[in-house]
Amino acid sequence: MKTQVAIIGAGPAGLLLGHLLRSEGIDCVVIERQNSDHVLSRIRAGVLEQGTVGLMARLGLDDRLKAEGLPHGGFNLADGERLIRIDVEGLTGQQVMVYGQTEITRDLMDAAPARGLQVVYNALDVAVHGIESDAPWLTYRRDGAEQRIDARFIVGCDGFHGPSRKAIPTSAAREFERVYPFGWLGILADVPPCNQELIYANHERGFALASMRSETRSRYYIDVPLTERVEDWSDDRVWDELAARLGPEAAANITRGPSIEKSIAPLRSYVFEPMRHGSLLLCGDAAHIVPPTGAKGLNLAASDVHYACTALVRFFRAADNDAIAGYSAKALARVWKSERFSWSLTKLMHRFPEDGPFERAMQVAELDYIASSKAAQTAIAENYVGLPV
Ligand code: RFL
Ligand code: PHB
Repeated sequence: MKTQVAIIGAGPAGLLLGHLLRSEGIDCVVIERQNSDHVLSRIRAGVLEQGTVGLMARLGLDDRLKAEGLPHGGFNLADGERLIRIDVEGLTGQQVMVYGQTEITRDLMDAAPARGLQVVYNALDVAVHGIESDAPWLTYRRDGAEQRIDARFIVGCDGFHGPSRKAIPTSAAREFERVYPFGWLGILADVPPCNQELIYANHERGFALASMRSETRSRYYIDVPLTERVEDWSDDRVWDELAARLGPEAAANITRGPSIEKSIAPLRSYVFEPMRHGSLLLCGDAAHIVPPTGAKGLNLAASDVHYACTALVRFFRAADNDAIAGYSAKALARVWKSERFSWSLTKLMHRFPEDGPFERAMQVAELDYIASSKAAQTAIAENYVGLPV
């Protein structure tokens, strides 16, 4: 098979890029290792920036997002005693949208056949070849048969563990990494949220986040040491811990119920530079990871995809090589700012095992400063709502 752009990975980054390229009349194919149910079963992001919402609108795929998404004009930081509300809308004029990654992926998946976007699921042993040439190709196995796709570009949207980043020679790359000494234990339950807006809490027992998917479905997280196993956390134990960490006001409003998903995700900051090598471009988690505290991972994937699509359109319409050459620097400038925000909010809201009284005093002072300073709240709000693309 021959195409203009071969995309590896049918997560949100790959599907979004596929749709954007198709809407510009560019030929592409998306190759995914898992089946579609497996892709939809991953419970991840919940908060979308306006830029991400805007891309769905540009594609005309935002009907359900507009109908079912929950626009939020603010969120709260809790320090064990009080709630510090960040009035995102008042400070920036913009809102974020609470709409699950599962739903955005489903919207993109469902629209693929009608938009002529070919997605190949169950593709095994995907490998990239010839990325330093103008005629790269990828190979995979499906139903026992070897397959080959020739393309002008390959875009790796295959997440943190996919093969595309590994195809870039280490001599041409630099990696930056911080692994955190805890993970987030997440629980999804069909119960009404305890608060209308999100609450990020730094309690002496640890971090907690109260989030939601709808008026009737809640998503909560607590941080746990990496040595913990999810089997050791009964639903009751999670609800007790949430009630303790989120503080008395939120605890009084928690509705308990059986979990429909429960898992532990490790926290990491990671950046791979450059995000292009020859004819291979990287987008989303394939190139970078942020800890989820700032709700930035999916949104960064969306801004990468926007930059990549713009560069590819210029290449195919106007033979503009400079746009492709500039992709990595353009995307990384935004990536690093989101890395900084996610790292700083993670530092502020978690108790690190190595921290002593001084580090704790710094957290208290910073939360006090945020509570009393419109400038500090504005800085947080403009990062949370999403820096310009
Ligand atoms: P994905 O979603 O990992 O998709 C990659 C796809 O590539 C496929 N793949 C392969 N396909 C073919 N061959 C191979 N060899 C392959 N290897 C892998 C995979 O099967 C998969 O389908 O990456 P993508 O598209 O870059 O999207 C990134 C987002 O998923 C991620 O950044 C967010 O979920 C991060 N995140 C959040 N982001 C936000 O913007 N807002 C949030 O509120 C938010 N909350 C979160 C999060 C991530 C979390 N976890 C579990 C890490 C909360 C959590 C708990
Ligand atoms: C979520 O609802 O899953 C969620 C919300 C905010 C975050 C991370 C995850 O910062």
